[in-house]
Amino acid sequence: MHVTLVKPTLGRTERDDRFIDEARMEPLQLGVLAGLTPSGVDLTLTDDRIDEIDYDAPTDLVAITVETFTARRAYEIAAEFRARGVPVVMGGMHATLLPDEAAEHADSVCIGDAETVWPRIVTDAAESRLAPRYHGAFGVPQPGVMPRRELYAGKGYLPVSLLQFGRGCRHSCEFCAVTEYFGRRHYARPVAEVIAEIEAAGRRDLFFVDDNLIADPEAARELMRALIPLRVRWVSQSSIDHVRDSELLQLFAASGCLGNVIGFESLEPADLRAAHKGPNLAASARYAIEIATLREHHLQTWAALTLGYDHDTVASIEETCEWAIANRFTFAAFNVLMPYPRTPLYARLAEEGRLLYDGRWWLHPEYRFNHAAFRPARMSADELTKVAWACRRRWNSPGSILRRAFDPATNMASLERLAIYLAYNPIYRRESFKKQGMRLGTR
Ligand code: B12
Ligand code: SF4
Repeated sequence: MHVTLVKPTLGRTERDDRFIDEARMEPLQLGVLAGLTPSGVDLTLTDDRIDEIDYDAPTDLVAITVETFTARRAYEIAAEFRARGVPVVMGGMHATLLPDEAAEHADSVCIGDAETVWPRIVTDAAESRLAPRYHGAFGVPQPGVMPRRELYAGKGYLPVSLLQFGRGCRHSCEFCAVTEYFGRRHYARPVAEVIAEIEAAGRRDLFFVDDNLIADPEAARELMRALIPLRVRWVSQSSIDHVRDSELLQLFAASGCLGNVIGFESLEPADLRAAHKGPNLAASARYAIEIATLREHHLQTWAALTLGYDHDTVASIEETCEWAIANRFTFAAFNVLMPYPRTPLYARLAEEGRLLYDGRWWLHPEYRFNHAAFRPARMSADELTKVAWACRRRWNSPGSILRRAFDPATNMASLERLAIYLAYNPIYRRESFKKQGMRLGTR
């Protein structure tokens, strides 16, 4: 029995037939699927962001992980394998949220987490009796299972190990797919398993890809206390309320945290209220106190900003960009607000008749990466696309990179931090420029 695990790329650029992602990170879900695979099964990990897919290589089952942005490419890949008689199973965020759509392109769809069903899927495929649907229980990540990281060798991933402490989040932001997937539940792994995984991975630089690392603050504290003796450097994603918990903040700094992705989203309280962005509602004006506190602890910040809420104008978005540069964040993402399927935002915009691209932008041949897919309230979709792109260009300009570097509290707090800042900012700059306006899928 041979199984091929596939991570699709986003699509194609003006220059290249297939987007090769220079800033690619290890595909943790495929490492986990490999770890869950019964022994005696041969595995190939094919990452379409770097590998040329060999559709003719003999294999008995192809397993594709699907996000909304990679759905179009995932369906193209599936069609090639199925045309050669190879069964395809799909899973992941998008396949779980829209199983009927995925089922049009696959022999089988896994809804939910793989942990409880993947061994059965492989056995059923080996016995040629793959069911059309499998329902995986949502729960604690990979109990007793290590991701098979040796499969990542030679693929040129960034030298950072991805791992998960917990999954899910207790908040319910209007635009977020995670709440739809996990239903406001949070599941954390036993700390001892996480520590054993870190020791086995043998790397000092870690990215906890939790949806919200502090969703359960007590569990997060326990994790961080256990990280202190390991002397690792790590980053994660945390909602802004962690900044108001001084014990938690001290543990972040003491356990080697360089910083967090923080969803600031917007500077306009009315938009935060409309988006049900709970953790941000108690924040100070323009997050001034929270940012000062993060700086006191020398934490670097990756600011996630979402552009196109109902109070946004071209001018307010430009001002948000200036605010981010003035705060000298380490990284920032200027994301256009996206109606992801099955989110409350999607339902609201559909009801208000504001969705573009027939409501299924992820499959629409005219849709382009980073373009607005709905009609904003106070500008046109085209204006939103253009101002978001202007923010990305401004943020990634050499002047902005230099200006942000000069911050003794964060990016210059140590040589090591400055080295990371200077190594990654140019990579993200190049990748942002390449991805802008890319076609989803390759045809
Ligand atoms: C880490 C991460 C990233 C990393 C990428 C890491 C990498 N390896 O390349 C970075 C920061 C680069 C990133 C970028 C983006 N991301 Co991202 N990311 C995540 C995050 C936080 C964790 C993903 C992960 O590794 N989870 C750990 C694994 C083990 O869990 P899993 O993927 O859920 O897989 C489990 C199950 O789903 C299932 N499963 C998954 N695949 C398959 C396949 C089969 C066959 C089977 C049987 C089961 C199965 O089994 C697994 C184990 O239980 C998720 C949030 C989330 N909860 O998914 C967002 C998330 C996937 N990202 C999201 C987005 C929007 C993006 C961006 C588009 C943002 C942007 N505007 O640029 C980009 C582009 C992504 C791309 N494809 O290029 C959205 C996607 C929404 C959607 N509807 O698809 C998510 C869900 C975040 C959110 N809050 O909504 N991301
Ligand atoms: S806090 Fe973050 S992970 Fe939680 S629901 Fe909101 S956007 Fe999603």
